[in-house]
Amino acid sequence: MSAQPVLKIALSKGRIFKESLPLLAEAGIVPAEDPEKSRKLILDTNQDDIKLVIIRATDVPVYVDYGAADIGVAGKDVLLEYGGQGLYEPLDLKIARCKLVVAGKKNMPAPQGRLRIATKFVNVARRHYAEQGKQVEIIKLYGSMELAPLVGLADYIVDVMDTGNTLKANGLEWKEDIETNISSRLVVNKAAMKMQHSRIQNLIQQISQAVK
Ligand code: PRT
Ligand code: MG
Repeated sequence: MSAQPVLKIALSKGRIFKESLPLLAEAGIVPAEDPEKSRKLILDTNQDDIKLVIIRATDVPVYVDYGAADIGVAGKDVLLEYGGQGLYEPLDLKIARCKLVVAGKKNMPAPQGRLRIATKFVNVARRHYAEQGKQVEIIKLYGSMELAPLVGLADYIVDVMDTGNTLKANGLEWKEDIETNISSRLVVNKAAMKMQHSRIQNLIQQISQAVK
């Protein structure tokens, strides 16, 4: 019997990896190493023909879109920002839940003139304010968005929020929801879905049982 091709699953370290572990286990997939301890970017699993590719959360849709990974787990926030046509999104994993929100300084007066918005979600932010018919200037950041309003870089930030503790600790507050149902989604490369249909469908089926 010839071996089937290796199936590559893209995951980011941190909360997505941790919360995906029990779901993968339910599908019989157990990583051979802990990515927090290993320097390896491709991890073996207990199955010879399944490997985990460990990358930044924002890079997951890119790898899956281009077929460098067959499957991935990515936050809906990241998927909304990425757009992209090359991926299926067959399953809500209901992990790493949060909201995409607008936040700003507590008790701030309404800013005058064109709003400045700091965010790593530039496409999401542009779309949100376009729908409101507001002219905004968007400032792309790569992290620590909460700092921007405090030092006068921006009037507001667009970011994901869970407990709101980080906003509070920085004298910021929730202002507006953009998307309240953010959770991690299973994404699948379209060509891989065709070429390895029954194998991937099986995996989706097992993981969806675990989600329930
Ligand atoms: O950290 P890195 O820059 O590599 O990437 P990342 O921040 O995108 O990855 P990671 O692992 O932090 O988040 C992965 C995914 O988890 C995100 O894409 C979201 O879909 C989801 N998620 C769920 C969250 C949160 N909850 C969350 N709270 N992502 C980020 N946060 C941040 C939040 O912005 C705040 O700064 O965590 C901080 C704590 O949040 P509070 O509101 O509980 O204080
Ligand atoms: Mg992070």
